[in-house]
Amino acid sequence: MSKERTYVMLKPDALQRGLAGEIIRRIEAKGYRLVQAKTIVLDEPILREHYAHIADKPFFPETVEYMTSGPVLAMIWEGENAIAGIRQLMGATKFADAKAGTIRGDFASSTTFNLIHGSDSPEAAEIEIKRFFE
Ligand code: DGI
Repeated sequence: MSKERTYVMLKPDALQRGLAGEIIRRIEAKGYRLVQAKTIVLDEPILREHYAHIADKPFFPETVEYMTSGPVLAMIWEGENAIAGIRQLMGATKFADAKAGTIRGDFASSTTFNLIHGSDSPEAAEIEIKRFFE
C-alpha cells in the first residue's frame, strides 16, 4: 500500500444537517490527513462532468437538484490506501446496502441523500482533485 490522495466531498445534506464534524472526525480517527478543504456551490455543468456515468439515469435530475441545493465541502484527504479506505468508511451507494457503522449506513436518508462522495479509483482521484481544486 502506498500513500494516496483522494477527493472527498460532503454533500449539501451533510452541511445542512450539521454532520460535517462527525464525518470528518471519523475520517481523521481512521488516520487520514486533511490536506485541503473549501466550500463551493455546484452547478449543473460541473455535475454533468463529475457524474457523467449517471447523467442518462432517470434519477439524475433529482441528483442535480439535491447537489445544487446548498454548498458542498470539497476536500483532499491523504493517507495509506486512502481511496479504498475512505470508500469503506462511506459505505455502499444503495441505501439498503449501506451497513451500520459506515457513514451512509448510520446517517444517509436515501440513495440520493447520501451525504458523501469519495473517489473510487486512483484515476478518478486525480481527475476529481484537478476538477475541484485547480
Ligand atoms: O460513488 P457513489 O456515490 O457511491 O456512487 P455512483 O458514482 O454510482 O453514483 C453517484 C451518485 O448518484 C450516488 O452517490 C447517488 C446517486 N445514485 C446512484 N445510483 C442511484 C442513485 N440515486 C438514486 N436515487 N438511485 C440510484 O439507483
